[in-house]
Amino acid sequence: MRSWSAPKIPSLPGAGLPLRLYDTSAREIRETTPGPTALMYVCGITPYDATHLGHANTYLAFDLVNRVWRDAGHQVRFIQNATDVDDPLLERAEQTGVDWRELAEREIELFRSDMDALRILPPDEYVGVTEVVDQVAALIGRLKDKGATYEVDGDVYFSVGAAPKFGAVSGFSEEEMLELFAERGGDPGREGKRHPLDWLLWRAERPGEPSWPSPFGPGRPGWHVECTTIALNCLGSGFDVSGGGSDLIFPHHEMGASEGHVATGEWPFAKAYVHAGMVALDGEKMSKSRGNLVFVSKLRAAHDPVAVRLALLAHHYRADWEWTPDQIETAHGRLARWRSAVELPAGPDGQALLRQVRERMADDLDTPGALAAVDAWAARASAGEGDDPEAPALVRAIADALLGVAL
Ligand code: 5CA
Ligand code: ZN
Repeated sequence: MRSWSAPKIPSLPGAGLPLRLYDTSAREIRETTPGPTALMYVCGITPYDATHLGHANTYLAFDLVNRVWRDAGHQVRFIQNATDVDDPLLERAEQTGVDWRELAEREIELFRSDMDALRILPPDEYVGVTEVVDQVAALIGRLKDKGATYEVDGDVYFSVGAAPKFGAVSGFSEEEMLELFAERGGDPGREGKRHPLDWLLWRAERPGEPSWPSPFGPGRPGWHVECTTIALNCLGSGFDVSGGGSDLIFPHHEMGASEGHVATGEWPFAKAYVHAGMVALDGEKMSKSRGNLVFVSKLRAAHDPVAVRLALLAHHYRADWEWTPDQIETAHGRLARWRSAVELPAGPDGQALLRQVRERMADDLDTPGALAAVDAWAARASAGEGDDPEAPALVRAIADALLGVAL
């Protein structure tokens, strides 16, 4: 599918530091060790409603990963999917009397313009699941050849017993897994399954539902195997970062990792699993199914999108936090202070600020720390401190390249 347009990134003097990130599967902060080209897969939207601030927060986190890697001298190959056929999308289409393809297309287009407005770097390949159904079926065929699958009434399941590394990504107990599996699209209680945690790879055609031909009969892909297929085919196993929000730790990334492992015999599927925290509204996780949403499109119609981005950057990407309207006002204040400071003829040492921001960002994307460093520079510049005539232009470039904030 079409991606969206890439903002130009100014280059900064010298090179940035190696990026350290909290890896869910290692349960600690580790240095990322990409080759000349860093490889990243980020789970995309299920396009049945508009982009909300929770989505934006997640995509912003991986945009920062992208920027910090580039600043450290890497090229970045970044892949994202869109789950453009799945139960919730089909249900919403049915309820609203819209064709499911039209609904997906419309919401994906809105997502593109939201990402563009927030200056999120676009993926090199933006892949709709409906574009790669054959590839998904081929991967399921590989899993079948390994003896890892079985059928229940024509639906194809992955047998958890065939996955020796199952549990390694999340580290969750079986009890926790069962609870989350039931909450997040799984079917632990289905009769005929060999184990409650076995998961669907291929859903046989149901009346009125879209379907594609496959060696297992007409049907459509299960959720996890879509991302495994796209990541494997675009990046190969052992890519640097698999990303998404923390609601994807289990079952999605756990099950995807096992699919990749069993299909290829290689482990790890991704070198690091990185997860952004959940954004809440009125005490509950923002989610399309709950309907407690703040849409990016609404917010950016009323506010400079740069302020929206700054409001998100004020939180550490791993934190769970709650949106309140005062946060956009705080962001406007900060943006105004930064903008007036970079208009000055001189300010405090810009190179020192560059070192600080690079250091904060390389340390598990410490955006609150990076913002505090720019705040301090702007406050001193506005108080007439510092005589570095190159600092204002450099600070403008730092904010743009590393934080994606256009001053
Ligand atoms: N299509 C799948 C991934 S393959 C999916 O989870 N789609 S989604 O539309 O539900 O979510 C898209 C991304 O936003 C995922 O990475 C998800 O983890 C993240 N996300 C969803 N809700 C929130 C939230 N309230 N806060 C932060 N991130 C969220
Ligand atoms: Zn995914």
